[in-house]
Amino acid sequence: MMDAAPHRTPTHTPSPQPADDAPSHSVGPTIAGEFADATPGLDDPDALRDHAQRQGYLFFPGLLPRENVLALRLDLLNILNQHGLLDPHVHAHNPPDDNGTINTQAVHQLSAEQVGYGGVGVPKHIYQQVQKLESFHALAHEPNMLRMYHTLFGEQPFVHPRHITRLILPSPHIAPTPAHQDYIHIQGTRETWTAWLPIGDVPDTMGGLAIFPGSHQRGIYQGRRVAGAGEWIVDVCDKQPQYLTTRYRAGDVLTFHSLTVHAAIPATDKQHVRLSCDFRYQPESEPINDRSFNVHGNALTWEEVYADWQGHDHLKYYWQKKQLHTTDFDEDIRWQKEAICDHNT
Ligand SMILES: O=C(O)CCC(=O)C(=O)O
Repeated sequence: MMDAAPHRTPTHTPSPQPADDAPSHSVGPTIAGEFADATPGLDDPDALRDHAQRQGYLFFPGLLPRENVLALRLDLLNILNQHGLLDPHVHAHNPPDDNGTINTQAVHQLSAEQVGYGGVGVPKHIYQQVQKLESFHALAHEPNMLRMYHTLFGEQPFVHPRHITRLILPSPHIAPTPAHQDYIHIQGTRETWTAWLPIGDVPDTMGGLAIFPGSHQRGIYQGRRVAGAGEWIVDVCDKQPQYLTTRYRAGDVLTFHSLTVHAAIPATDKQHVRLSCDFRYQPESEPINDRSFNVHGNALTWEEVYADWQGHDHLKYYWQKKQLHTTDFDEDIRWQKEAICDHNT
């Protein structure tokens, strides 16, 4: 039932032509259709888990209160504006409706190293300000999100503290997110799920995330290091893998298994910043890698993150009060190919 229920007009994303010197993955994934709407599964846990197990992803349009997502968006835009990266006229006239129009000259002055920092799209000093936002950390604990993962896992979900925001500026130095699996970076249990949230509306032109459904079932694919968020590209064996995506709106939640292959659609819009968050969740009884307790990219200490918070005391160091089974990080996991492609067949 869920497989056959597209929720919006099918997306036919044109594949942009790569520049001569662009990395090969800048062509982007081939889009075959729209995500199924998983919302009915919230009242039918067996159907929800069945879809999750077969497809490796779930998509919930409007799961989160749009106003909470837009409040974070405004905090992020204010930071970018402080650093002169937004068009000052658009931002000053009506900040809440700011569509993220960039100051092209300022963005183009950022070096490859600055926009390449941690795959987040902005230099470290800007990302440190982002990591300090209370609205950002609180969004990962939204009740609708926790209820959804409780239904999916059939037990108490654990929210990884290491949250990511990406502020993908249309800089010529930013490569689109290549096709990769999150597991090599997260480790711990394979039953960790990423939540990808557009922080604002993300039409096709702004380069949303696309999923290769069912790709989590073959284990760890062979891959190699490349530029872009995830910093890794996998060979999924299929000649032309068929991806799904949608025209995202603020409040939507896409979630996917740690082995599900995903990639960003290359953005054709060169005027606006694309804002998104990556949060991770797992069943609380499963093992967790201890790096997941760090601030993302070790950009700050937790004390620095919490320094200006006005509330949310229950979200500070919450993982330290739990009995969790931790594992060490294994640098070699990325080389443990379980899906070996035979391209001669
Ligand atoms: O937002 C993106 O483009 C990348 C997100 C991603 O790949 C991830 O969450 O693992």
